[in-house]
Amino acid sequence: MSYLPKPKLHHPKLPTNAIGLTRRDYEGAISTLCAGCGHDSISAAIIQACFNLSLPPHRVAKLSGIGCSSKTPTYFLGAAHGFNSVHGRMPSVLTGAYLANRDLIYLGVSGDGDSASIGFGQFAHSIRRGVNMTYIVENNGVYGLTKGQFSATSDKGSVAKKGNVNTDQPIDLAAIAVQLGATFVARSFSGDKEQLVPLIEAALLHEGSAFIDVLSPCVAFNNHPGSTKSYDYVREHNDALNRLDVMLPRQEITASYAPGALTEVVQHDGTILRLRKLHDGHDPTDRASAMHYLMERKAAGEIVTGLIYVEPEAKPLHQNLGTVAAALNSLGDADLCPGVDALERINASLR
Ligand SMILES: Cc1ncc(C[n+]2csc(CCOP(=O)(O)OP(=O)(O)O)c2C)c(N)n1
Ligand code: SF4
Ligand SMILES: [Mg+2]
Repeated sequence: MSYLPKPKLHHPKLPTNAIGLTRRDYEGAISTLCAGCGHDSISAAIIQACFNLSLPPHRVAKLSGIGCSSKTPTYFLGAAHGFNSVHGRMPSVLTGAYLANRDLIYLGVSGDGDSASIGFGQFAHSIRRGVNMTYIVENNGVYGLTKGQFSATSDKGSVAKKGNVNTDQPIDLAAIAVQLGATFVARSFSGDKEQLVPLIEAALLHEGSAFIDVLSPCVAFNNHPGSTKSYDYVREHNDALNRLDVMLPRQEITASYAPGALTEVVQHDGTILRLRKLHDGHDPTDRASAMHYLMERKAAGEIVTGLIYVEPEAKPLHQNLGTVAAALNSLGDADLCPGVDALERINASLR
């Protein structure tokens, strides 16, 4: 059985959000992943972020590839649109759906095997095109579903459960996303809900390609001494850049944070990202220094988490293509066909 439905009953006094929904309304089926899998914590963070933002679940489209990570959309937002695609192909399916219907909120969920190996090209092109999406990689450094082979994000020298050592250089998907021109790049840890939930909220509000690399230990194949994606390793080497609060435009913006410890970034849609800076000097709007900082901390054996880069005035793909404001799938023949005269003019200009 691939999923179990959850009972619909819930306590009548559960808190509701701005559209009258409870947190339970954002849940999906009961997870069949291993108990303690980091991916389940990410699902819980997605549920919390969507509840906090009062997103109507039916306005969300969740898409994934193949892997334990790609199974997780079944476990959140049961009332959203869902498409479980082929291994590594989530980005192109998501791009197609976004081009046809720009009115949905796109959430792509993938794994390190799904995005850093077979789907590496698809990952790269969806990011560089500025597809308006939140792209989450649940990164455990192994192919969990196929029993723990090293993935392309496994660190050189890390040791598998059976003792073999990885000799290949790892791919840092966050660094690649910065280099590819992603307009929002963050990294977090499945075990740090306080950091992860606001990052997902900010990514969902961002208009453009928002990428989040979430380290997510696999308790079955990658949570032992020698692994660099285990709970203990990540906790010990985590270098948190900043803490994030998302202020929706409808809420009053207060100045209750210590001056000097704060960077405010106004996003395209008017939302404000308030960054509590833990490291003086990291400017999340400077792509080159974000790249440099990632490399520098990596050399020191640290994993940078937090909001690494954001371009507040990002232009998503539809804006770059100059498409009409209406969703393409809502247009009829009269809108789509330019007519015989227009066609003749186009043909004449090409002769
Ligand atoms: C075309 C194709 N090749 C290979 C596979 C086998 N396969 C299934 S899942 C997977 C890797 C999954 O790893 P990852 O994306 O990291 O997900 P995880 O299970 O670790 O969450 C592979 C190689 C497949 N399903 N389809
Ligand atoms: S095999 Fe690993 S990634 Fe898959 S469900 Fe189990 S703990 Fe999670
Ligand atoms: Mg994996």
